[in-house]
Amino acid sequence: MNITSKFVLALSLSMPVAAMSATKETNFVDMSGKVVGTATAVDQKNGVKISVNLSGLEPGKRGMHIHAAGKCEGPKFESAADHFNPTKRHHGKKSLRGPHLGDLGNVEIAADGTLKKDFTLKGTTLNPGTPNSLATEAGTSIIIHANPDDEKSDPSGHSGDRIYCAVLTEPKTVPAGIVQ
Ligand SMILES: [Cu+2]
Repeated sequence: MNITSKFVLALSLSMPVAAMSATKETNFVDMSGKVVGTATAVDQKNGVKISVNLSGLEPGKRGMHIHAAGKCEGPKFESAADHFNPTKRHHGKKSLRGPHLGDLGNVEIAADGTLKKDFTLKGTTLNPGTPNSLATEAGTSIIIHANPDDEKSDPSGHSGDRIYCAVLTEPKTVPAGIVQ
C-alpha cells in the first residue's frame, strides 16, 4: 500500500465520525413539570437546527427564545436566566441593535394545542468551546412565553410569563463542594 492509498484509507475511516453531527433530543415541560413533547437539536453547517413537536399546549401566538441557562425549574422557569446573547445585542429582529442570537420570534400554537416547527439558529453550534456555542458552562434552554413577542422591546419583547421549557444543553458547572 502506498502512502496515497494509506491516506485515502485513513480519510475514509475517519469520515463517518467527521460526518456525524451532534444530535440531541430533550423534553419540553409545562409549569407543573408535565412533559408536553420533545425538541431535537442537530448541529449543521449553517447553525443548529431545532425541531419541536409538542401537544397539549395553550393555543395562540407566543414568543419563543433560547435562554442562557440549561435549567427548567417550574413554575416560573426563572432558572433559565436571560436570553442567550453572546454577541451582546438588543432584543428583537425589529430592533436596529438586535437581535439576540437566541431570539426565535413568535410561534403559532394551533387550535388543537399542537406545535410542530423546525428552525435554525444561524451561526450557532453544539460544539463546546467554539464561538457562539450553545454548549456553554451554564447550558441553554428553550422557552415559550405566555404572550406574543413584539420583537423590539428589551429584554424580552413583552412576552410575559415563561410557560414551557426544555433544556437544550445541560450546565457543566459542578457545584462547589462536590468532588467528582
Ligand atoms: Cu424568553
